[in-house]
Amino acid sequence: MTLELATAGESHGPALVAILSGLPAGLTLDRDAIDADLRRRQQGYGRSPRQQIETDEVEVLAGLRRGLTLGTPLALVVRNRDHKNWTWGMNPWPSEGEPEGKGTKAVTLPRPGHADLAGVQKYGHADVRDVLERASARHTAVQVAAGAVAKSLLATIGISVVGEAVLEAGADPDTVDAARKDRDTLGGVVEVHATGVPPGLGSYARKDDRLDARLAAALMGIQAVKGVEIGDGFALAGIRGSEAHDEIVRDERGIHRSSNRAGGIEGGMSNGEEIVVRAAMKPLPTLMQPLLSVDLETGEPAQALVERSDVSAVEALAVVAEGAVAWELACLAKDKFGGDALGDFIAAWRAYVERIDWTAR
Ligand code: EPS
Repeated sequence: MTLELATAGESHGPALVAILSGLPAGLTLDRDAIDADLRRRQQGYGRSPRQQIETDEVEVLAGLRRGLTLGTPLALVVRNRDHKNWTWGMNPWPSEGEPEGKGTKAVTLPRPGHADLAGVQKYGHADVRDVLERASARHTAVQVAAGAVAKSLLATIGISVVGEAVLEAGADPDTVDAARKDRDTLGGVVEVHATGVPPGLGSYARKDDRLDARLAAALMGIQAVKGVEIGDGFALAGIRGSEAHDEIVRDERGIHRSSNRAGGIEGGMSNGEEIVVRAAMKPLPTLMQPLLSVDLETGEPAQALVERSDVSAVEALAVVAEGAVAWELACLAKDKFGGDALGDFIAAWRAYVERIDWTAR
């Protein structure tokens, strides 16, 4: 069974939910490890005061018994503690009583750089909030929870995935403080490394199966990501083939590469080297010094919506990107090794790496 992930949830609604199907039975999940990733995602310099309201924790509603997966759909919930301030404005049912709390007035000032304008046009909404609530990067909390589950599955076959911010613009406290003072925002670049990935995850056979295409889609699917690079990526376009490709050598460790400019992926498949991917995040679009917009109610020029937001979220992106890469690798590992019981999955992986005589470095 293929791994599948479905999510739902609005930023200030009651909760974010995820349903993960296709996990093998018998996988141990560690609540503390999932919650640790949720906490990592909330940290980083430049986050919104919202993070002082939230203390993200995973709840499991189905698919787990005494810490072991049942092989049935796993239902995860991350509650929005801030919802208590939005119970009238974000009530799933018609609100009763006098309007109170946040989100009671329609937002009509779309923000440049956000989903706001195209979203109201596409869905016919009159209130930009009907768009921005789901478009919000708050949603990434439950994706990180799913990524933590994927990392648990990958760990059983020796794969680990780690993300970090590499372009410090949005992670350096002084730069963030300067941007905050100017009522501005920042982006940045994150890098994700996956080690222990055997050759042959993904396939050249169909574009939907290509590991590089899957990773690019997964990373581009994260809010504010505008660029994805695998290995040396764009820099490869400017050098000769003789300098660009990673030579194949054989020594006591078996067949491997003398360099890793390909970032561990060739022909849409892992090649046994470390997987290295980068994602570039644009500066966040909610500005305290707003850009020009149009009031959708009056049609008149106006300044865009100003509301509480992050100055930078690049360190959060590193955790979200890590989870997204882990999820895609787990899907392709599950496709390759199968297994309704975890032991079958591991046995198939072991037989495969023995057949190709591959050991992780
Ligand atoms: C976000 C706007 C802010 C961020 C939010 C993403 O939300 P709020 O208006 O509630 O402060 O804090 O990120 C999170 C809540 C989170 O947990 O990451 C946006 O518009 O994308």
